Amino acid sequence: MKTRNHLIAGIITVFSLMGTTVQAQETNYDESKVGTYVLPDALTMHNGQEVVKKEQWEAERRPEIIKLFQDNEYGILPEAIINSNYRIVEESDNALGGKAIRRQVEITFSNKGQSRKMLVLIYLPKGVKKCPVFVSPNFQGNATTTTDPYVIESQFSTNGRANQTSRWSYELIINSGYAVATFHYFDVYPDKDNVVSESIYPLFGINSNDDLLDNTGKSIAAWAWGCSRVLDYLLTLDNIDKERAIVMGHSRLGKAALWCGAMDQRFAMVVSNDSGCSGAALSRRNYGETVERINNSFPWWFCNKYQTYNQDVSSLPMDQHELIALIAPRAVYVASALEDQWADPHGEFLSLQEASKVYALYGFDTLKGYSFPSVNEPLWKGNCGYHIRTGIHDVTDFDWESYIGFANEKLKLSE
Ligand code: GTR
Repeated sequence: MKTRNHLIAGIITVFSLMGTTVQAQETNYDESKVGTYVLPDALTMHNGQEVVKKEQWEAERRPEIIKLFQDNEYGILPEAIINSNYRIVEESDNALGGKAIRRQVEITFSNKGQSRKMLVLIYLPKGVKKCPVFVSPNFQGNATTTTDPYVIESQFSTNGRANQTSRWSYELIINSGYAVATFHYFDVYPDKDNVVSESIYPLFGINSNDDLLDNTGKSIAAWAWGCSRVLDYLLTLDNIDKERAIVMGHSRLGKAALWCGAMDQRFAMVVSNDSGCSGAALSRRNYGETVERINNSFPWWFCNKYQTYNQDVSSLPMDQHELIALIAPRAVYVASALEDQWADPHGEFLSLQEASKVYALYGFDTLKGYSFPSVNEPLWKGNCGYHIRTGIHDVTDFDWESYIGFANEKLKLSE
């Protein structure tokens, strides 16, 4: 018996040691162990030609890069004509202490005999004829973003009311003359595995994981799609400034905001708040979350093809700086948090810096030659903004103040 017990103890020790080793290998937080890597050049065409003019970037190189992200990472939505029906379910011109108009709109998407509903909460500053607007999905349901008792709970929210208000600086946004529109991301794709049938995909003829091709999108593509559908609605309103729409997202929704803004050029500005791996951060840096970790933890976020790069990120035909480059020449803001090393703040900055050279085609200053900025000191050059603030993985007033300040400067407010 003694021998057997020893054997079992030995086996347990070996497994725990293995666990520790695997864990340590998977998450590196040591800058000296990031490794060497060569980034694909955003300005070199597949045929080797160098892009020196914005016309060639727009007509040839940009479509090449979009296809790389569609085929290898975020996936595509099949061609389909989806009908969107808008119904105002609640409205008041006396919201947020009388400073805002509140409007709640139910959008019903339909196609192929299926329909899905999204509830959008919109606040518009009173007395502004044309408001710039932030479109930003929320994690826990519309009613969790505010103490406003008239906000209707989102259909899939199980989180009660007002428990994420610190992430939504509505007063600040409204006082700055901006409108804001949010929706619960579960309305388009519940954030879990094996729920294709509950998402918007059946509207496109995709009903389960079995229908997914290598390059069919999953939840990130769906959340990005949702932001664009909210913009469709906002653009029907007279008091929205059509030239000044901003898509903003935090974390996994920051990845979706980047993808949305990269594709949907109606957005004049894109904000990535702590988007990290497969968002703003370079994939080739071995620091914090890796492509393998993200694919293993969240297999429903990216297209199936993305998993084939788990063991060898250097074989990815693109990297995340090229995602940011797709936003050029429009304004882009990448933000990190000091205690969010999992998202690799340095890798987010380097990615934006590398992307900024595409902005030079349009005559903008780049981030070339600038070193990683000090904490809480935003660095804005040309149409690219970056900051790393103190604190954890979160959205704070400091973040919103910076986005608004940057938008005021870069989108040249007319009112
Ligand atoms: C983490 C994930 C990150 C980030 C984050 C979030 O678990 O590893 O990539 O997306 O979730 O969305 O809060």
